[in-house]
Formats: sequence, structure tokens, C-alpha cells
Amino acid sequence: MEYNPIAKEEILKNLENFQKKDYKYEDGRILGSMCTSAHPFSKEVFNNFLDSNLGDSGLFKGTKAIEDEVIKSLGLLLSCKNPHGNIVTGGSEANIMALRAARNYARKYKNITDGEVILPKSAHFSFKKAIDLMDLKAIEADTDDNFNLDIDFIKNNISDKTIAIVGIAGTTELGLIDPISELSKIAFENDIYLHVDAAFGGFSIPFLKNCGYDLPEFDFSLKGVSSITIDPHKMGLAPIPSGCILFRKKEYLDVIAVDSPYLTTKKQSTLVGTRLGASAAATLAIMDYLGGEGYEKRAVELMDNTNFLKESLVNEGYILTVEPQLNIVSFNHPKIGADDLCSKLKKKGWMVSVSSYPIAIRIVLMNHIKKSHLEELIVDLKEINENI
Ligand code: 0PR
Repeated sequence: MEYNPIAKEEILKNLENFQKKDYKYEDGRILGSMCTSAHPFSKEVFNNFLDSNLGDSGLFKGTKAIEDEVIKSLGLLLSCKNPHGNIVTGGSEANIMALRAARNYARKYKNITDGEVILPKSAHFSFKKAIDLMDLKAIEADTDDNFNLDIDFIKNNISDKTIAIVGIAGTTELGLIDPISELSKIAFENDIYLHVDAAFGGFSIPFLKNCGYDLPEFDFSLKGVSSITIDPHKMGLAPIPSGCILFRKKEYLDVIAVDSPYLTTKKQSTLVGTRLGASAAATLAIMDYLGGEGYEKRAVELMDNTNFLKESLVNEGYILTVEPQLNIVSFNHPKIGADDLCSKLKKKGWMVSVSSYPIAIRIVLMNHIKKSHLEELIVDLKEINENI
């Protein structure tokens, strides 16, 4: 195939025309996303590190030291003084690494070859990918009428094939926090790996707790917790792709390491080979810049907006699925179904999503959604209600 060069201006114009078709966070219409506009400072730093490849970290020793610092800072945030882990592309990759560590550890030290994972029905679909990739068996724990995890189910389903239990700190659909301290006790007593998926909640629960919110323990302070997923590219305000996996013990990284003989580093534990140093640099920069104070202020603002939306919906006669614990509101109309309501909202320009368990409209109150946007949304919901 032959193709001729095109002038920069023309290329940029062409790309701009494509980009115009994208929804923009700033318009406040994206209501079902866990991502948001990254902080301008983290974008600036990200651009400075675009060429740094952590996949061959001996060539980028400085950037590798940055990654180590981020791991240390995130460890401290999650009550672990000496954590091990990596900055990865996001929650999916982190969850896959965690289950791979659990699987390999159980294979090496317990001789388990056909492993089972006990996980809540509310777990993110990335676990389905992990389970499929590693040919594991999933045992799904149900929830009660309030969508709380059935702890007895977990206890009753532990077997000599269980390689891991998974708990969620901020479920994707409802933002609920599983009873991680109970899971930790079960895991510790039975010597089973416990992975906590705090991809969503990791950058808000610790800060909200500091501000007096009554939220449960979920981190390494619980001795049964083996690893935690936390995503800087959600409420951490780092650019996509920035996820993180943290392990309590170095052995968990060692059991997933493969030889990379011709590289400057002779072992590699991450799934991805060539890997952006920019994500690590931008995450460190934004964490240092905002500090605990900056994240606390933002986490509280998100909860204020959550409460405002929740109360306004109730006033308009909409029905909440659960009392929000974090910044997600899930609701239904008393008469029409969630899909119907979703399409009526889409016609008015609101990009909402319908959750599957339970079936409901789900709004994630991310940083780009301001109170004024919510006021406009309520006006539209009121009008929808009046025309039914
Ligand atoms: N774990 C939890 C609890 C999650 O909520 C998510 C993502 C993941 C893991 C996976 O993270 P990555 O997507 O970073 O791999 N939850 C969101 C979701 O599936 C991701 C998302 C973000 C979806 C923005 C849409 C969107 O516009 O809903």
C-alpha cells in the first residue's frame, strides 16, 4: 500500500472533527463514568514522561524510583509500611495480577492445581476475564435484600481448592463496601489469599474516614488482606491509564515473575511488557500536589453532591435502590423501567447507565459533575415524571 504524507494542519483538523463527536466531561452530562478529567498538573507531568518505559526499567532508573515512591505512598494511604506492587493500566490489570498471584502462590505452596475463587456477585467484570484466562472456577456469593454480602455463603463454600476470596471496597454498580474485616478474619483463619478491589473506593474511603465519615475498615490494617487494587485514574485525578496493584508480601510478586533475560531487569511480574512511566510520574505528582487535604476536600464535595442528588430524587418521588455509602446513586422511577427512563434521559442529553444488579439507573458523582448540572438534571427528571 502506498500513502502520501499529509500536512499537519490537515491532520489536526481531521482529528478535531473526530474528537468533536466525543462527549466532554466538562459539559457535566457524563453521569455513568468512573473516570473524569485528570487534574491539569498531572496531565502536564504525564506529557513529560511519555518516552519512559518501565518495561525496561534499568534504562529508566529515575522513573523506576518514581514508581517505587508511588507504591510506598499508596501503601501508606492503605496502612502498609512496606508494600510491593506496580503502577498498571487500571483496575482490570490489577485484578488479573492479583488473581494470578493467588493462583501461583496456591499452586507453589499448597499444590492446588484446579483452583476456585469465591467472589461477590457484585464484583467487576474484570474478574471474569481473570477467571477465564486462568481457567479458574468462580463461586459467586449472593447478597441480601440490602445488597450486603452473604458472609455465611463464603464460610460454607471454602474448600481445599479455594485459592482466593475477593472483597470489594466500592462496588462498581452501587458503590458499596463489603464487610472486609469479616472477610479478613475468614481468610486469615483459613490461610486463604484475600484480594480487596478498591479500584473505585481507594481514593475516597481513607479520606472520608479522616473527615469523620463512618465507613468500615478495608485495607492492610486488616491482617488477612493480601493485596489491594486502587486506581489513580478514578478519584485520584491521574490521567488514563493509571491503576495500581499493591501486595503485602514480596512473594506474591515473585510467584508471578517470569525471566526477561535480555532486558536490564532480569525478571518481570507485570502483564504488560512495555509500560508507561508517565502514569507513575503523573500519579506521584498529583498525590504530592493535592496532599491528603486536597483529596479530603474533593471526597467530601463528591459526597455533598451525592446527598444533594439523593434528597432531590426522593423529593421528586424516585425510589433509591440503596442508601449510598460512596459517591454513587442508584434509583428507579416508581412506574417505568430503568431502560425506559434511561432512554428518556438520553433524549435530553444525559449519558446515564443502567446497572444490571440491581436493574436501576446509576449515577457516579465524579469530579466533573457540579451542583448546577445536578439541578438541571432534577428539572428534567421532574418533567419526565410529570409526563408519565
Ligand atoms: N474494579 C472496580 C470496582 C471497578 O469499578 C472497575 C472499573 C474496575 C475494577 C476495572 O477498572 P479499569 O476499567 O480501570 O480496568 N469500573 C468502571 C466500570 O466498569 C470503569 C469505567 C470507567 C467504565 C469509565 C466506563 C467509564 O466511562 O463501570
